[in-house]
Amino acid sequence: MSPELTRLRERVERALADALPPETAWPETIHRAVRYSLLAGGKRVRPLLALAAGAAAGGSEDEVMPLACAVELIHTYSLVHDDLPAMDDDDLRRGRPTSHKVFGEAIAILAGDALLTRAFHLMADVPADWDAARVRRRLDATAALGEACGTTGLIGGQVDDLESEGRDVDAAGLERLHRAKTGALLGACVRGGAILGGAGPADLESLGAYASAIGLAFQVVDDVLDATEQAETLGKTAGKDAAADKATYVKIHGLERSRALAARLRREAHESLAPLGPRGALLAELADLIVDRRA
Ligand code: GRG
Repeated sequence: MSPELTRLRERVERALADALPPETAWPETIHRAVRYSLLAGGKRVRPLLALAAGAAAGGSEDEVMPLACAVELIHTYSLVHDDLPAMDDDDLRRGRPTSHKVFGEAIAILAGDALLTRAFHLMADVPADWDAARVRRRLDATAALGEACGTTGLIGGQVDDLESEGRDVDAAGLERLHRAKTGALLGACVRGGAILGGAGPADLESLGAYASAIGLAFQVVDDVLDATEQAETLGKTAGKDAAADKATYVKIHGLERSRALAARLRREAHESLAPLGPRGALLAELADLIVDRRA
């Protein structure tokens, strides 16, 4: 990781630690639970995408940081809920026992709810002296985020995933599922960061194409890693997709074609950034990290 991305990642860690009440705040259990899952050390890909998109558009880090925190809170909520017995029923996440294993199912449900709620609280918390254009940009980024988490994005993709268990899913159906479940939130990081950075229509179009490519690449690589890596590397249960006979890129296309698809999507992501010139360097690096990652 370049020094600049490392610096941003450290900033994100500090901002996330401040984004939730302390463990000592009443009622302590819920604050321990939300902090346990949020501060467990994920890769922070989504906040970094938001900050890199904001920088590409010429915006300041401070302007984008509430979104950077909000997307990580929402992502963490989705993991906590996805791990519940009623969903994927998993014991291990980010290298630790899952939230419901530590705090019980009721608190894990509430922890997910709390993370989602706090994300939109952060986005709505705007100082009284902001001018209308600045407030408008925050509202636009918030709306993009709300759409991405909703019934045609993250939640829709999760419903499609649940309903596709035990059913034959073709390549187009799999792509639609993953563009909603994984791609929509990644897209909102890029789009929201760009909006907050003040991007114009041409930059938004380039960044939209970039987000579409990395959104799918992220999931293709996730499917490859689930089939090829061990739990110690992944920090979560490995081989779950095959055990549950889930529709994945590896199942439908095989390992080699899945890897080739990820490589093609990486090229598409890089090509989309060409009009931005050096302003797209951090986003290009993130595309490489997404495709080359081992966990
Ligand atoms: C419960 C509403 C609801 C949605 C769940 C995101 C999701 C939908 C489920 C999580 C399971 C999963 C495999 C999702 C695909 C997206 C994905 C690969 C998530 C893991 O993201 P990383 O690799 O994790 O960025 P870290 O821990 O690094 O943040």
